[in-house]
Order: sequence, then structure tokens, then C-alpha cells
Amino acid sequence: MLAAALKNMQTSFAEDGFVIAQGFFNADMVTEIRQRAEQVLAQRTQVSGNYTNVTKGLEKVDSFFAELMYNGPQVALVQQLLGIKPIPATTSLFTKNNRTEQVNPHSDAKTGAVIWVALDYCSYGNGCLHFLRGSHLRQQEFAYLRPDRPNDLSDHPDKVAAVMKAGDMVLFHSTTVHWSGPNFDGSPRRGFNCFYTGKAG
Ligand SMILES: O=C(O)CCC(=O)C(=O)O
Repeated sequence: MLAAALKNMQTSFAEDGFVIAQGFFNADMVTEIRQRAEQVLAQRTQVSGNYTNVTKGLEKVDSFFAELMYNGPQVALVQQLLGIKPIPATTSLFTKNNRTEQVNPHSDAKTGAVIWVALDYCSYGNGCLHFLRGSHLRQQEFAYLRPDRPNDLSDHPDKVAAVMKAGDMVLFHSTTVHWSGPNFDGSPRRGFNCFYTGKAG
């Protein structure tokens, strides 16, 4: 990556709390992630908490995901944005097949970063991710948010809809507030994430 492009990404990540790397994964890689993740989903016997659309721990079922989380091309970029070595934690698949599947505004953890890869075209119509720009710098203000509790931030002035094509990757601080709405149009909306903590232990 060109030094200027990296610098821009670092600035967005530091100031906004998230940044999108367009076309980070090529079509073959997207197909492989999709196929392998769908296989894990097909074998799944339990749902994750309240969520029918979240499949956690893909790396425990298919070592492809462990390899990707530990050694994928995103790891170096996460390190360059975070400024410290990311510690891999877990991977998940997020589907969104019906209007009731939403993830309410929340942040993921107090340290580290997350990458979320679009496996389909994701827009407002099928429930793309939304971010609250700069919220990673205002943690106290948003500490009340929980993913399983509705809180409508759709009119918040700092809201950004992350419209993404398959293969685009968004990187965000674990403290950045994000959510995803319902799938209104019923088109596939799959996302794969890797969660990295900022420190060991
Ligand atoms: O894909 C989604 O709908 C939610 C993703 C999310 O909350 C996350 O990656 O932490």
C-alpha cells in the first residue's frame, strides 16, 4: 500500500474510529470464506445468545478461519492502524435473513480492533453496518449501549452507513459504536469478522 494511502487510513481510524478498505479481499477469497462459513452454519446446533444470525467461533470448526485470523493479510494492516500487535481472539459469521434480525448499537470491547468483511453487497436496504463517527473517543457517553437492547441512533448526527461491496473490509476500534438494521429487501447480507484484542491475557 502506498504510504499516503496508509496515512489516510490511519487518520480515519484514529479520528472516526473506523475505516473501509475497498476491495481488500478478491472474489476467490470471498467465495471461499462464504462457502466455508456456510458449511459451519449448516453444522451449527446452537444459536449465539439472542441472535439467530450470529455464528461465533468459526476457527474452532474449520482451521481455515484460524489461519485467516492469525496470518491473513489484514493482520499487518490492523497492526499499522492500532499501533500495537493485535492478539487474535475469535471469528464470526453474521447473516441477516429476515426483518427481525438486527444488532442494536453497541461497542465490542475496551481494547483492540475488529475487521468485518462484506461477503455480499451491503446497503441500507439489506441491513448494512452503521457506525457512530468518533464514538471511540466518547466511551463514557455510550457506555449504556448493549447489543440486545434497542436504542435508536438513526438520527444521530455522527451516524455513517457503511455501504460495502463484497470483498470490502471495514476496520474499527473495539470501542466504536456500531449496529446493523433489518434486512428490508431480503437480499443476502453476510459478513465475516475477526476480533483482535489489544493485549494478551
Ligand atoms: O454484522 C452485523 O450485523 C453486526 C456485526 C457486529 O456487531 C460486529 O462485527 O461486531
